[in-house]
Amino acid sequence: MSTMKFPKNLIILTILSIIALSLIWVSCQKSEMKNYLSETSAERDQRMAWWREARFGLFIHWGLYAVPAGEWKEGKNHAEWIRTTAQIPLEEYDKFVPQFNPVQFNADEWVTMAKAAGMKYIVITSKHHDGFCLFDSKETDFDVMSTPFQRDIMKELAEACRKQDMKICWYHSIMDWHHPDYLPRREWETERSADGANFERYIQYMKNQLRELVSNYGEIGVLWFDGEWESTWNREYGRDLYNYVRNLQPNIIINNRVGAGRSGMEGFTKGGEFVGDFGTPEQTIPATGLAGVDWETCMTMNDHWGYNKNDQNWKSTKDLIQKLADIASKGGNFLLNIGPTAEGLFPQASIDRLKAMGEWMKVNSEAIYGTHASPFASLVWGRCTQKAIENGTRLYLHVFDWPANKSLMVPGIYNQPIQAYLLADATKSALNVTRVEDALVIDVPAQAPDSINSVVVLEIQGQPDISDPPKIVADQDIFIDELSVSLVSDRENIEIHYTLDGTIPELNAPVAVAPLKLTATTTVSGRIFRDGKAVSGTIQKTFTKVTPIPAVQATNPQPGLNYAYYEGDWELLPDFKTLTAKKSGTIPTFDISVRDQIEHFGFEYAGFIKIPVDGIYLFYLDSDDGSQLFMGDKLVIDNDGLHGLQERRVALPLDAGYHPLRVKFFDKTGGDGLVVSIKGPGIEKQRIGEAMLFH
Ligand code: FHN
Repeated sequence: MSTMKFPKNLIILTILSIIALSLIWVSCQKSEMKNYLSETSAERDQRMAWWREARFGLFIHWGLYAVPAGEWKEGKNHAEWIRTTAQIPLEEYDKFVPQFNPVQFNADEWVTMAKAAGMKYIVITSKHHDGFCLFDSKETDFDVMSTPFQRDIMKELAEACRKQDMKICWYHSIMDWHHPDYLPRREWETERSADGANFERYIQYMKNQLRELVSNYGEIGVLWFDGEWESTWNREYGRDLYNYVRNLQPNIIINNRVGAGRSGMEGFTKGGEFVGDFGTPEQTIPATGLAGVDWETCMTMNDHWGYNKNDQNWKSTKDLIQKLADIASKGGNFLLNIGPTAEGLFPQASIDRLKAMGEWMKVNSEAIYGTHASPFASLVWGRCTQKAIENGTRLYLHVFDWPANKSLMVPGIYNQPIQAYLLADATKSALNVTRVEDALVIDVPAQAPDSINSVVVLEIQGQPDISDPPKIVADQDIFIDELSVSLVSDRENIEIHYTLDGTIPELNAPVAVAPLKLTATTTVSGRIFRDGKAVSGTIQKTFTKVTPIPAVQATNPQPGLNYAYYEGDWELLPDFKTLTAKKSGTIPTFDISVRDQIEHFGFEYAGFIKIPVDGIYLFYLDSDDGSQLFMGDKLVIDNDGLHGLQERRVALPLDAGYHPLRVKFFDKTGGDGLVVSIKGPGIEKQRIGEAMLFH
C-alpha cells in the first residue's frame, strides 16, 4: 500500500509549532499564577485568624504501615518509616496493599473524639514518605482504591469534619519512596535503579495530586508539607509549590516545610530563607515564643507517629495538658498525634487521653483558644496566657503547683488589678488581690479546682506592665571606631537610667533619652524607674572596641576559588591534606554540585575574599553535614558534625582588601547543602558571590 510522503520540512514545522504552542500555554499558566509571596500582613492575619484562634489540633499518621504495626521480622520498633528502617523492598511492601482493610474506620467517631478533646482542626497523612495515598487519586494506583477497603478515606473524613465544624487539613510528603521519578533512592535500594528517573516529572506528579487534594474535598485548612530535607528539593521549588497551592485555594495555610530552610527539629526557618506560614518544632517545645512568628509543636502521645502495637510509652494526661498550656503560653499551637490501627481504630490509650484533655478543656478552653503569649519571662508555679479586654488585659494564670499557703504570688507586675476569680467558678466569685511591693498576691482557696492545671483569672488595667528590664539594642557587640547603642522599653510612664561603668543604675544615674555613642570598650547597664522608684531589674552588656584584621597582599588575584573534591565516609571533617583529591581546580563560588556522587563526599575551598570597606562583617556557614570556615589560619566558624541544615555565624572586624579564607565541607548520607553568606556595611545578608572571591 503506497503511503503518503510528507515533505520533511512540513514535519519539522509541525513539531516546532507544537513546541511553541505548548510553551505559550505553560507561560500563560505561569503568568496567570498570582504571587502570594508578597501578601500584606493584613491579608495574612485574616487568613491565619482561625488557626491562631484554634491553638489545638489532631495529627493523624495512618497508612499501609499500620498493617505491620511496627513489626518486621525480628524488629519491633518500626512505624511509618518501616519500609526504610526495615529495608523492605518495594515489591514486598506493596503486599500490604491487599491487607489494608480498616473496616472499623468511622470518620464521624474520629471527629467526635477530636472535637470532644477541644481540638479545632485535623491534619491527616494524605500521603506519607512511603508514597501510599489514602485518597482516590487518578495519578496512581498506589492508593486506597487498590485495597479491599476501596473507600476514599480523605473524602469521608472531610465530610465528617464539615458536619462538626472541624477544619480538615492534609499532611503531604514531598519525599516519596515509591514513585519511580522521585530521587534520591534509598541508599540500601541498590537493586532499584534510578535510571530514567526524572525529578521534574515527579514534581508535576506531586502537583497533580495536590490539585486533587485541594480541589476535590472542599475547603482545606492547612497543607502540612513534610519530607523536604533531601538534596533534590530546594528553596525555589518550595516557593513555587507554595504559590501553586495558594493559587488553588488562596486562603489555605501552608507550613514551613514546603521550603528548604527548616533547621532541624526545632522547626524554625533560618533568616533569609523562604518560611511558609508557620514554624514546625517537632517533639519539642521552644524555650520561649518568638514575637511575630506563628509556630506549632507537633508531638506523639507515645514514641511513634504511625501505629506501633508494642509502644506503650504513653505520655501522661497531666503531661499533655500541661504541654498544651506551656505551648499556648509561648504563643504556639499544639498538634497532638494519633496513629490509628490497621482496623481503623484509635488506640485505647489515645482515646483515654483525648477524653481526659476534653474534660479539662470543657472547663478551661477559654484560657487556650485565641490567647496570646505570656507577658512574663517565667513563673515558678505554672504558665500564663492572655487576651485583651476593654481598657485592659485578662491574664489566665495556669497554676500547676497550687500554693499551700493559699497565696498565689504574681511577681513583677505594676498594673492595677480589676478583679480575680477561678475560671472553674461559674459564679466568678471575687478573689482578694493585694499588692506586695512589685507583686500582686491573690488569695485562693485551699483546694485547687484541678489537680493538673487550675486557671486563675486576673484582670488588670491597661497593657501588662511587667518588671522586664529595658532592652539594649546595637548592631554588634564589637566595633572598630564608634557604635550606637540604644536602651528601649515598651512600658509606659517610665525613665530608663543607665551607667557606663558596670555599676547598677540608681535614680541619680543619667536618663537614656537618645542612642549612646560608644568610642571605647564599655559596659552599658540599664534599669527602669517610675515616680522615682526602680520598677525593674538591671540589664548589662559589654561592647568591645577591636582592631580590624589587616588585609594581605594578594599577588595577581584571579576570580574564583581553588577547590579540591574528595570522596570518603566520615562522621567529622577529615584532614583533607592527608587525603588524595578525586579532582581539583578553580570554581566561581562555594558550589557542591560539581560532586561526582550524592553522598560520602567532601570539598575544600581556598582563596581570598575582597572586603570593600573597613568594618564589622558577619559570616554565616549553613551546611548539612559538617563544615568549617577559616580566615587566615584561624578557625572562625566550626559547624562540623553530622547534622541537618544548620547555620552558625561569626562577626569579624576586617580592613578593606583581600583576606585569605578557607571552607571545608563534608556530606555523609541523606540531605546535603552548603551556603556561605556574608552581611556587612552596605551588604544585606547574602551568599558570598563571585564578585568577592579570588585565588
Ligand atoms: O519523617 C517524618 C515522620 O515520619 C513524621 O511524619 C514527622 C511528623 O512531623 N515528620 C517527619 C520527621 O521530621
